[in-house]
Amino acid sequence: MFHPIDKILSDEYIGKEVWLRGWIYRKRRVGKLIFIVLRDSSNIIQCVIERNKIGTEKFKLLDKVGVESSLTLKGVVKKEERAPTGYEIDVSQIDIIGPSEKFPITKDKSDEFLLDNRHLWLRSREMNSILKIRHTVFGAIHEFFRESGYYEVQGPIFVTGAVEGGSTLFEVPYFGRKAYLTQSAQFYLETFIYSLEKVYTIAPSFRAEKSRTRRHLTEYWHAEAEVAWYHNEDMMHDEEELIIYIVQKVLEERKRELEYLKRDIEPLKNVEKPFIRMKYSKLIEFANSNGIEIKYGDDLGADEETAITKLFDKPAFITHYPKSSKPFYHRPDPNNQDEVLCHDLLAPEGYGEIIGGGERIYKLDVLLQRMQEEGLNPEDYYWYVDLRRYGSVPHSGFGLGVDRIVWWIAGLSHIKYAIPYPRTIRRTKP
Ligand code: NSS
Repeated sequence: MFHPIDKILSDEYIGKEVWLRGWIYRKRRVGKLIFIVLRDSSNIIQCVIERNKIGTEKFKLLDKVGVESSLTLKGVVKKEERAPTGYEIDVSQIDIIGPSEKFPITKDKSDEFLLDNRHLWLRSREMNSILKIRHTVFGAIHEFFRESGYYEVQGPIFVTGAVEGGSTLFEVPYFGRKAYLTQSAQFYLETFIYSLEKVYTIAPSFRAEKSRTRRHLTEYWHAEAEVAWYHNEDMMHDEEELIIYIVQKVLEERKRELEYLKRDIEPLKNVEKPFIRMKYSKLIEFANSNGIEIKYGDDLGADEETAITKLFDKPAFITHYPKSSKPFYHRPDPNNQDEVLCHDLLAPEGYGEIIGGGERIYKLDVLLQRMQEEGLNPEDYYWYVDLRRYGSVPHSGFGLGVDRIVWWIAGLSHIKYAIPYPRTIRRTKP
């Protein structure tokens, strides 16, 4: 019986009577008329309420209630060039379902205020657009993996060891023992490949990131994959297809939302094969020759990442990092033992790293040696080490920061706008 607003914004509906339901987005009274802009999940439409048509009693009530009140109404669709979405409803019946107190969010509220009131700010057209893009991104990831023969699996969230180094582990009390919140499902995904060969998961990861940047959350959504028999190049091939698939899906399904966010879509249209491929050593030269100071062996800091990727017009795979700059599990390059067969994928336009991945050490002795070099106790990782004892195979995998890809595709200034309830050093509410 009720129509989504978006559906009736069409000449087909002119002169037709429709029922709508939603929330008051804007309201203004002009004498015996009240103009309401009504919003629902799909769009907004102007509605005109005449005192004579709905009765004095209701008119007074409507005049009093605040924006964000919920209501249902019936009326006839008219074309109206001056209305925000080109059509208007001439209302004949209206019922207030949930009146709203004075809504705390008004124009020109500070960023901090909007973050404290995210539970209400989610209703804004800006967040509505971001959430829809996010929905499309998550859907596209699932579709891509499932259509490419990957099985979806789930790892645990409470774990007992680090994947990406101890410094960003969140420790939690666990019945008198210590546990941590997972940084990455990678090691568990590696166990699944001996059963399913190609696997993926989308789950939260946690990092006690002390750095305050535009790209770090303490809790983020991580899409990870692991594939038996894949080498570094094979993995990059699938990632390239995945990223193109996601970007295309958003361009197809979310044109209007990108437009609302004023995202320039030209750079997104350029996300095509082949992506840039550059060894880490070349990247250092490239950065230095462009006046960006960074030494061989250094990790890219947030500022360097921004500066370098502003110079790219496409996503760029950076491969062959120095062994010393990456966690122990990366497979050293047989042609140069000081480098590992890994890759990061950097998004252009200053966004930076969205994927980290690579080939894993699959030989037992090599793994044990690397763990010893890094001062790790193999007993803490006994099950991970075990995988190298029973029919080990070359394999590769990667992790994609889903909030980061939403941040980039939607063209947002900070990652905290890409996730409904951001968790950062300073924020754990609402
Ligand atoms: O640390 S990563 O680079 N790599 C891993 O965790 C691997 N164990 C993944 C794997 O091979 N299965 O993180 C992967 C991605 C990274 O490129 C970012 O896009 C994202 O995860 N990431 C983050 N997003 C938001 N906030 C924070 N703090 C964050 N850290 C990583």
